[in-house]
Amino acid sequence: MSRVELDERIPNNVSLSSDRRLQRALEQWQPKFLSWWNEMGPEGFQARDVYLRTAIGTDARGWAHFDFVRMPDYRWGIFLADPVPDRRIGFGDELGKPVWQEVPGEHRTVLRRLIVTQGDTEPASVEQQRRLGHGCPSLYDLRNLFQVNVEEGRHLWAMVYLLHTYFGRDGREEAEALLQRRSGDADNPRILGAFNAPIDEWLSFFLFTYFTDRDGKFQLLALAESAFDPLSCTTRFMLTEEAHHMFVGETGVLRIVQRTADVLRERPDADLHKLGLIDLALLQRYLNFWYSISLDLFGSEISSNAASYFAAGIKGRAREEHHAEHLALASTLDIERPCEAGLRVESVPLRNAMNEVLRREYSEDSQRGVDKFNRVLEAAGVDFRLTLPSPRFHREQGIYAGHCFDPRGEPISPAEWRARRDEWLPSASDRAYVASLMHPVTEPGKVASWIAPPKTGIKGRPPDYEYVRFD
Ligand code: BYC
Repeated sequence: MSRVELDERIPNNVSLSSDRRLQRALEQWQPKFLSWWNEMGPEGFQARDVYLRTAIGTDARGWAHFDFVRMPDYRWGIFLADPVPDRRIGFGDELGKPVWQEVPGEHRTVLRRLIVTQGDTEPASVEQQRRLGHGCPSLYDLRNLFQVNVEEGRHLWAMVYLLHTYFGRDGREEAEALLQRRSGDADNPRILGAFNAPIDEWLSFFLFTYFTDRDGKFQLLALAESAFDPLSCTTRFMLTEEAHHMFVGETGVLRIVQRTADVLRERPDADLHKLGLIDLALLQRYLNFWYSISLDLFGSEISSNAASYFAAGIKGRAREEHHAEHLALASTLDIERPCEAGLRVESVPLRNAMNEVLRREYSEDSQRGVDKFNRVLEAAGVDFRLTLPSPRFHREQGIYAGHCFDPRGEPISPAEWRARRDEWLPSASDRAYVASLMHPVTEPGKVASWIAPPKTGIKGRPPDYEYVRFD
């Protein structure tokens, strides 16, 4: 097992102190990261003590430490899962050959681009969420928000480590640029669409951590298969932390559904807005939005980029070992393509359909949580059911972009789309209503009116624990 250096300026398990040049380069990036954090991290809470989990190693039995810490003092470190001895490339044209410990020259540009794209999402999400603390539904939720934020910061460190270590001068330049782009900025935005959408209320935060962090899970699973072994080791450990982020999303949405269902059980005709609650049709519109823009994050359904990543061994499928064969040269995937008559099925060579393979697994995984939400509604005797819209609905990337479909995936005219958009996606009045609910609740154990309390606390602490100290 790798040695953990916790007392270094940059905690790590990559023997940073044995490579002085790299250590110095990263130590020069560190104050720039901290000034980005102070400028763009959670607004108004940097001086508070927060009960946070900090990674201190990668041992499955005890990789994290929990304690109160001010966020700027968080010990962001570099932790890679231990390499698998004699690991071999698991897919593509190089199947069975030893994995790479250095970046092959011919794949340098593509690998750097993927690492930069992954890295860019991490600070982007912190920027998107920076004002949320001001409207937190409870101290428990506030702490979870900050936990997610500091860990996205650590994931940025993970990608910056790879850029500095393996990509020389251009890697260092890319690491600087990761701190310069800004979510939603007209001139210098973040790279991927969903990471420029505002998240200024908690309904969007929970749906983002449910749907968009789940894209993170699947992209990390695909990168964990990479022949570039340091990328595989890095992403494998990131997945450990990512699980909590999706837990925050799933339980957040579940608690909103629970609260609304509890009221509807007693009073099916209640005026939910008068009671300051989130009605299910509105929740469905927000779900439609975050699911569809998260589907865009998988890239086009038919992609020559994806085919070449797979051929080269750079990016595989999630859990490649679950697939029967790893060349993917002989099979095809049926994909419905827009055409004059509506839709036609095209059999796409599997390598070109790798983004769609990953997206379909993602959709199945997303459905599991939606089923849980619906079980709560069913138990309360509420007729409404939440659904995932068709993957054709409201797409801005890939083969459905530029075409209009309703949430069931039926082709419609642009005029019908414009007329009915507000039935399907959050309207200006939805946004104003949700914003009106965001009053901060900061008394330990108290929870906002629109969400049920959490069932359990964090790391054995009770739900009414003072997770963020205000004194
Ligand atoms: N927005 O063949 P195509 C996470 C671009 S989330 C804007 O369709 P490809 C997290 C694409 O870059 C996970 N542009 O797609 C979650 C390309 O541009 P160029 C993040 C987009 O290349 C929550 C062009 O369209 N990780 O970790 O097969 C909180 C045509 O490309 C978008 C990764 O994404 C979009 N949505 O795949 C915090 C993994 N989609 O080259 C963190 C690394 C596509 O023509 N990235 N484009 O200029 C990748 O694997 C790939 O870049 C993508 C795209 C899957 C994103």
